[in-house]
Amino acid sequence: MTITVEKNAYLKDLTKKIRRHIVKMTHHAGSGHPGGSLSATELLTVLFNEHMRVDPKNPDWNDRDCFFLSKGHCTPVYYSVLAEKGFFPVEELMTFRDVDGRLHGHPCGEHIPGVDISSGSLGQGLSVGNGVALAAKLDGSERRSYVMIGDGELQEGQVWEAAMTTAHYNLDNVCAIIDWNKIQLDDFVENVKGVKNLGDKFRSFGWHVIEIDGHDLEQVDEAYREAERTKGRPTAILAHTVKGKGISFMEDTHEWHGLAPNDEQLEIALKELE
Ligand SMILES: Cc1ncc(C[n+]2csc(CCOP(=O)(O)OP(=O)(O)O)c2C)c(N)n1
Repeated sequence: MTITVEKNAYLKDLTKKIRRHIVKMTHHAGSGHPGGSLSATELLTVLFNEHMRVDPKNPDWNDRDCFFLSKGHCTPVYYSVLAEKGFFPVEELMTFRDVDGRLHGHPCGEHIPGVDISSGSLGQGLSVGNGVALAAKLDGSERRSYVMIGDGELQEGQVWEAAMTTAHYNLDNVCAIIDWNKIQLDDFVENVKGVKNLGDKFRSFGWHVIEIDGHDLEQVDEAYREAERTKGRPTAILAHTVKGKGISFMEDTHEWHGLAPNDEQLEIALKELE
C-alpha cells in the first residue's frame, strides 16, 4: 500500500466533492464537458494533491512542476482540482463560463492561477511539456512536466511527433497521462480511428509504459511514484477510465461529452454523489 487508509478515505471524499463541482458548474453554465472531466477525476486529484510540487500561494514559482491539460475542454475537473488545492476560491467555480469571468470553457494560461498553458486545440500539450522539461534539464531544475492527453486526442499526428521528441531527448521528467475512456466527441474511439495496442505504440517510441485502472486511487498513486522513479526515458501512464464515471446516466456514452445536466438531472446526479 502506498497510501494510508486515512489518506485513501480523504482522497475518495475529495473526488466526490470534485464530481459534485463538475455537475454543478456545467449545470450553472448550461454547457461544458462533464464526461471527460468525470473520467479524469482520480487522475488529477491524486496528481495535484500527492505528487505535483506546486505552491498555490506562489503559482509562478520557477521550479514548480508543470501540468498541461492537453485535452483542454475538460476544465470542469481542472478548475475544481485547482480551487480545492487553494489556487483560487472554491466559490469562483460557480462563475464557470460566465462572459465576464475568467473560468472560460477552455483554460487561459494568462489569467488563471495554476494554469500553465492555454489549451483546447487538441494535440499540442505534449509539445509544450517537452519544451518545459528540456529547459528544466538545461537549467538543472527538478521541475517535471505532466501532460494529460485524451485517447481521442491521440488521433492527432502532433502527439506522435512530440512522443518521438520526448524519447529522443531522454526526458525522464515528462509524464504523459492518457485518459483512456475509449470514447471521443461523438463515438467510440475505435470506431473513428482506433488506437489499439497503445502500450506497444508508446514502448516502440522509447517510452516506459504503466497500465492502470484510472479510478483506483492506490493504482493511480503508485503509477505516479513509478514515473518519478523511472530514469533515462519518459513515462506514459495508460489509465483505463470510464467516461462520465460516477453518474449512472452519464457513464460510458458520448452523449455527455459536451452536454450540461438540466435541473432534474442535476438533482439525480447530486443524489448519486452523496
Ligand atoms: C484540433 C482539434 N480538433 C477537434 C477538436 C474538437 N474536439 C473537442 S473534444 C474532441 C474529442 C476528444 O476526445 P478525447 O480526447 O477522448 O477526450 P475525452 O473523451 O477525454 O473528453 C474533439 C474532436 C478540437 N478541440 N481540437
